[in-house]
Amino acid sequence: HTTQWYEGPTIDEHTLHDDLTRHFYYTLGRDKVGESRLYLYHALALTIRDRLIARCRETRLKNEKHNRKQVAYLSLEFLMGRSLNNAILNLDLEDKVRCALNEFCTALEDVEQAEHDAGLGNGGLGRLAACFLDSCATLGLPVTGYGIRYEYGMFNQEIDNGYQVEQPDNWLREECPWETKAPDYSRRVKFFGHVEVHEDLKGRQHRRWVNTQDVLAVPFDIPVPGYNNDIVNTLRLWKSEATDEFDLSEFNAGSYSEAVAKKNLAEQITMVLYPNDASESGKELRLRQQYFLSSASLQDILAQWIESHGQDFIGFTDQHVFQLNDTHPSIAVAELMRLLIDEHGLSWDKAWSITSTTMAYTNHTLLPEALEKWSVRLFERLLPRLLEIIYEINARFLLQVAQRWPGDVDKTRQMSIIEEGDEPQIRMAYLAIIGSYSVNGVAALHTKLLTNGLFNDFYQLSPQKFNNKTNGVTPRRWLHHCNPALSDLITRTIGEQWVNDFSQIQKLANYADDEKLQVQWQQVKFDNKVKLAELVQERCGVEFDPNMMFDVQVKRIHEYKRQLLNILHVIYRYERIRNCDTATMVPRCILLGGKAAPGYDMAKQIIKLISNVADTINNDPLAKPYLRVAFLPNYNVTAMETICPATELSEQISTAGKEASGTGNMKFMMNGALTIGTLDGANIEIRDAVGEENFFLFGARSEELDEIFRNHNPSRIIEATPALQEVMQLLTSGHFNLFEPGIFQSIIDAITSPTDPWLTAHDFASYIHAQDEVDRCYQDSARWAAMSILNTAASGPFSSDRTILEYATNIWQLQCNATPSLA
Ligand code: DL6
Repeated sequence: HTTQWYEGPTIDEHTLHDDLTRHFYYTLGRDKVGESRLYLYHALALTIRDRLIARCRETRLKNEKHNRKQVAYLSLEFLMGRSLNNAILNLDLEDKVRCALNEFCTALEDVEQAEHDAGLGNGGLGRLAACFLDSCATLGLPVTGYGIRYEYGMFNQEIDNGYQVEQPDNWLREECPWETKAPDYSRRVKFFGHVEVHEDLKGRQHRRWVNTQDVLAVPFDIPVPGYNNDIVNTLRLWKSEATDEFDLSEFNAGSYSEAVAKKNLAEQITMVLYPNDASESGKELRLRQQYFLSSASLQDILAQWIESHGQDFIGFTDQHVFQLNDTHPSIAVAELMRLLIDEHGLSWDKAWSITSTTMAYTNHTLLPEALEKWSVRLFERLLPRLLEIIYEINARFLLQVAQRWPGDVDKTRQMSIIEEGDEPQIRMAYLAIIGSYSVNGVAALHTKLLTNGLFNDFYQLSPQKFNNKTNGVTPRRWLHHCNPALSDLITRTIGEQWVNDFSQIQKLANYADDEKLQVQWQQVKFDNKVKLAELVQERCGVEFDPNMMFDVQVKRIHEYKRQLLNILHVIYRYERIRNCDTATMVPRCILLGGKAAPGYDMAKQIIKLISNVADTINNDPLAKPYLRVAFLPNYNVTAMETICPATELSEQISTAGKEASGTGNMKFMMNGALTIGTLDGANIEIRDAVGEENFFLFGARSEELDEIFRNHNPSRIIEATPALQEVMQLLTSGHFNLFEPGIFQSIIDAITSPTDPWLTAHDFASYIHAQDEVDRCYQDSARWAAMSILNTAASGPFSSDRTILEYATNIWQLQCNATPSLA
């Protein structure tokens, strides 16, 4: 352990330069400098990876030495984005890397462009997992991410004649230089087969899952560096491969091709990320992915335990936690039971005591379509042993329910893991709640709605399980890295402590009225707007003027997020321009972006409407001085790094009670955007933190919804609201679809439907009113600058470091040092 190679290469500009050169010429076999930025990127990534691997090993050894409790963060999604810039920032390598690149006559910025986003996630849930990994490493917490190494990540979105077209994201085509394959830690995962009962010599019955078709889970490790602390954690991603014996019988029978075809079946499991952020109804392959991840990860951890403790599981609970990122990996509850009972010989009671004290579940949504259910029939075929275990968990749980509510048959039916019906279903959220010692929501309102509503029965039974952990985002990527000019300005104003302790950012509030700072602050914003304008020009061909206000809504396209309401406001402005009502109007550039799930027709229609409205307005010379509109194709993590530093108005306009938390809202706030939003998700906490006078509030509140729906009549609202009436008339007249008549009828019907769950018409007037207030504030540029500074200053609580410290102390019971370090 004392050899130089073990400690890893040193970090000085000479060794960096030597390694970069060596990797370029020898590892990659290139010989022409300037040949391609891609090779230089790979060489640089490998150079940095060498340093990360050494630190990763050191981190693991220290954790082992100190016998530290470990957390496994199980998630079907990790939306990592790019890694190079993040590693350079966290290892403080920028100057040295720039020097090392001199010989290659290439700027670091150009090399960075060659990296493909690791888009292994859909949106908020996957990006949250990535922010959490960054914070865990930064806080020195022994947390390993476990996920799937999808061959194809989130699809690339193209816009063709205003319509979304999906293209495969073959992100591994040029290989990922950050990963290292660890085949010696491969695990076998079982599928299909059936269960047999065996009696042992003492007459005890044992169940065996036999005749299974096994798949190999091969790990690929990606290093996760902490900020400036020499700690490197691991993200372990599993790839499915065929087992070696898969083809023996058929091969021997001469069926070579059939045998190879089976190999494809095994490899299909990790082929593609499912691109729905809210529902994925009943797809067998998806369930296979979930079980594959859960089983492989649990086996991995049990194997590590057995290596040092043998088959004695006493003390396991004090050393391990499994955090389930939504219900997607919740089959882990039953799988841990199976592994402990069937593979390691524990009794049911011992296995349950371990499972129910090591599993913790985070819920990320209240939307009914996102609450996962799997048909019992599918389980019976694919995972027969797991079904037995779920039945047993359920039977024992329902006894508890019967004790608590004697004779209440409805309660038993309501709380059963098995939903009765023609096609009985397994309610995965119930399995997760019953099997976990902690259940958390992701913002205060969300947790309140979970405990008062969706999960109220479970809350009544075990209130101590339920807790809130308001989301956060990493200030390293979402301020320090993506907005270096603002970051420097903040350091010049309040000193550099805020970088290590983000709560210090509040000191900025003392300078909100400082004219000099305001001017500098606005200059930084202006420069960032210039950069975003270049991106919009390049991707959309739309000219954004940095002298106008930048108003942005980027996120997945979903009816509840109400991009439609945004575009109705755009049409309203356009109407005012056509009516020469521009005296009080602040000129705006309005940007929207986001992907629609490929099978979600209404969301795709909304993209088409945005594109058409944008085209009409951008081609109308009358509108040019006041309004420009663009839909940015292929919104992803990297695009957000240019978007959020340039945004002045952040649109967080979901129907109240529908957005569990939101995290884009936090990134914008950190970068000094003001929010226009509803009382939904973390918006509520954002508004509380920054003060109501620095937040533009509108719309129905979640507690008013029942009353509103009792006599909801959008047509009457439209009639009574002249501005909305004009907007609807323009929309219905076909003004935005002259050559494609009728294409927006389903949208018009949705807005006017008495059952519109999203309250678009209902909230329109209040939204417009708040938007007018935005204009009024923006006209006073000193006031706006002060409000912007106050938003950044109040963003301290929305650092994922704060969130993770709460998980670590309240759920994981990890020891945390005030100053993160492993020493
Ligand atoms: O918790 C992360 C993120 C929240 O910020 C969003 O509000 C929420 O919509 C999102 N949830 C999902 C739903 N997926 N499922 N199930 O992505 O989680």
